[in-house]
Amino acid sequence: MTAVNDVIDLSREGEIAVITVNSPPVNALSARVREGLTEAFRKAAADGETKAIVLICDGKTFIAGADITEFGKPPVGIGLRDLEDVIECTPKPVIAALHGTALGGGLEVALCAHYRVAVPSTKCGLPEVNIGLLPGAGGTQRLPRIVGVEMALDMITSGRHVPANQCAAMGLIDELAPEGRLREAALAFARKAVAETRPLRKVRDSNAKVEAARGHPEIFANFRKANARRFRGFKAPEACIQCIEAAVNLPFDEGMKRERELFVELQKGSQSKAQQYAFFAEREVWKIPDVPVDTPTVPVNRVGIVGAGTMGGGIAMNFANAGIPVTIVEAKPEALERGLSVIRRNYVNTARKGRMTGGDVEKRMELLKGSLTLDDLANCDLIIEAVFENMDIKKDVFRKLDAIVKPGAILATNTSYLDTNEIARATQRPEFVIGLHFFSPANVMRLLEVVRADKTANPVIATAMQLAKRIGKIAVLVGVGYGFAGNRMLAQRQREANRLVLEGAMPWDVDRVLTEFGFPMGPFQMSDLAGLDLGWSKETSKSSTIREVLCEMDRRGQKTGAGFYDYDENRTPKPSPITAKIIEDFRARSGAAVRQISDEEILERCIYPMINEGAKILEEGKAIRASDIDVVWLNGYGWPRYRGGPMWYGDFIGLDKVLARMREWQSQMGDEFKASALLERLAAEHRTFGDVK
Ligand code: T1G
Repeated sequence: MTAVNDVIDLSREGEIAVITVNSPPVNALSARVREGLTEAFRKAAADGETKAIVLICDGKTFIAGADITEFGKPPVGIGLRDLEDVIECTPKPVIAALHGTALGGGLEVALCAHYRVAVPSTKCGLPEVNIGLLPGAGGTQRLPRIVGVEMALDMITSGRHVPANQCAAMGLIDELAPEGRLREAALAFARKAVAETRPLRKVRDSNAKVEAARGHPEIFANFRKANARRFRGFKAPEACIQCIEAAVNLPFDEGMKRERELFVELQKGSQSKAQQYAFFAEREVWKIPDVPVDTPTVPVNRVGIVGAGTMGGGIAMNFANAGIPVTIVEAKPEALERGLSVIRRNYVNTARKGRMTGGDVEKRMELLKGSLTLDDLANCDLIIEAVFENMDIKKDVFRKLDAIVKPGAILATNTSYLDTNEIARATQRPEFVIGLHFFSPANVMRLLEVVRADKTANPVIATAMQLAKRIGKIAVLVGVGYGFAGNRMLAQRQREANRLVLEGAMPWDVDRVLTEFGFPMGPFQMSDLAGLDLGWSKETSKSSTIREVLCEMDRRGQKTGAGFYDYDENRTPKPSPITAKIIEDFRARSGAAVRQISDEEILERCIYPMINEGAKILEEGKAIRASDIDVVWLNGYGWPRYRGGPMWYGDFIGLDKVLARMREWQSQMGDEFKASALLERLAAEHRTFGDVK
């Protein structure tokens, strides 16, 4: 074995050369890897003793893509396409041996080999679209030539990882090797290729599948139509589709040129920068400076949930889905029964969509035990309280739990707003009390705000973060404060949305502006969906807000067929003349000066105060880093991924512009718009939130 460089080795087993990549953590195609591979292939091609070449990787995965950390920097060393040409033109059979996740540039390199062998646990994919790009090293031209145009459209615009057996069925992988014996199988395949003088099969020369799609533009038109909603606002999916159209309509080399043009266009745009930022932000979020990675954790093998309502039931499903037994406690039998049947119904619906089997439903339900007494939680390792959002009720539950559950058990509250320190003080074990703020529907939303109270011990924090990963959540550690991070910023947007309606905008204007910005829906449609009567009571309602008037008229949202909007039988929202009249009467009574409000002002008034609040959260130490706040908004509130997150967007717009608008509004409308000290400082120093470490 000779080291070609620090990340590439070249050895020979008989007449087969073996080129090994060893560049943790994911063997990304850094300049060193590209350089070493080029050298290794040149040496192996020139070695008369070598009859075939195996390309294999050490570590957990075959090459998982280009090195994203190199993006945006001046190119160094040999380009990826040049390396691919060296591989594809090697005058001896090249066999790529795949394991782990062969993704992006990694799969594109494998497509330049003449053959591909993989173990069954391998997954292959071209996920560039998820970071606002497209497969820029020939993936859009080679993949359709193997798997066909429709499958290539699906794989490249979804970025999904395809299991090896499906790849083999599509001809993307030539042979499945026994698990754990990849090297041996790849060597045997290479020897056979030599013995049988198998051709140097180049994917670029295989045109049947792309030619079959030529003259059928409807394939692309139908695909665009079927996915319009999913792609809305994103530039990369459309660019991917155009590349695949080029693969169908142009000769290979011209298709490669078209791919390059579209790749460069995306790379220059802000969307790919925002999405790459999001990619790294979601990996940074797990790093807690004062909770070292080797902090001991509490084993969690049994979970208790107090409350079987919407939240309690959804939370329970997360643990059952991860195979963790759950005891779910309610005070009344009918509430418990209702809670368990809602869970079962959710699973049955999922099974009906083919995403799980009937057997899976039963297995999950067997993990869920109902109970009417807190005593049944005595042996749980973690108990999550999900009762009514009332401090006295929560403190009473914690007091009781503290006396029942075993020493060392963790007590967590799912509160969305309340003071976790006050809840912790109701127990004798404040160091074992933490907040686990799930987002509704709790079994669907990826975000989990982990709320660190003053006395929460490090092992409890480490356990919560580890458990979040185990149940498929993305956890953000936040400090105690009304609404923590997400809801605290949402309150800013909600206040401004309501105020804009009194000043002259209609709810549907505000919703349109925010959905055009990229949110899945605007605040008023959201309110109608959630129900306008959340927290409303008939007894105390006195027509003091538009929302109260709507509720008093029984216009409580989608569920009553009318709220801010009128809804038809398909629940399609329509601007309501009734609501418009209520708003006009309100404006008249309040005497507010009504004016035409531009879309730009609507957007800035809704977003900039959120950015300012995020700055306050940062300077109060209630979030570790600005990108954590963005992870909250990307995963809990539908912030458009191609705009990075509120803090990234503030940097993108320019904090000096945000500050200027906040100051202008403060002088016109009062101190709710007072800029945070951090925003003022960064703007004055021409720095960004990204600079704050
Ligand atoms: N480049 C650089 N670093 C990467 C990386 C990459 N492509 N992928 C992962 N990392 C780092 C990551 O930041 C983390 O670092 C560590 O590896 C472990 O990652 C020309 C242009 C492979 C499925 O988009 O999907 O090829 O935090 O925590 O959960 O057409 O990483 O430890 O310091 O995610 O086991 C296309 C992106 C690139 C794949 C592994 N490829 N990666 O998941 O570990 S663009 C991708 C992933 C491209 C070509 C185009 C996942 C994974 P740290 P991790 P994991």
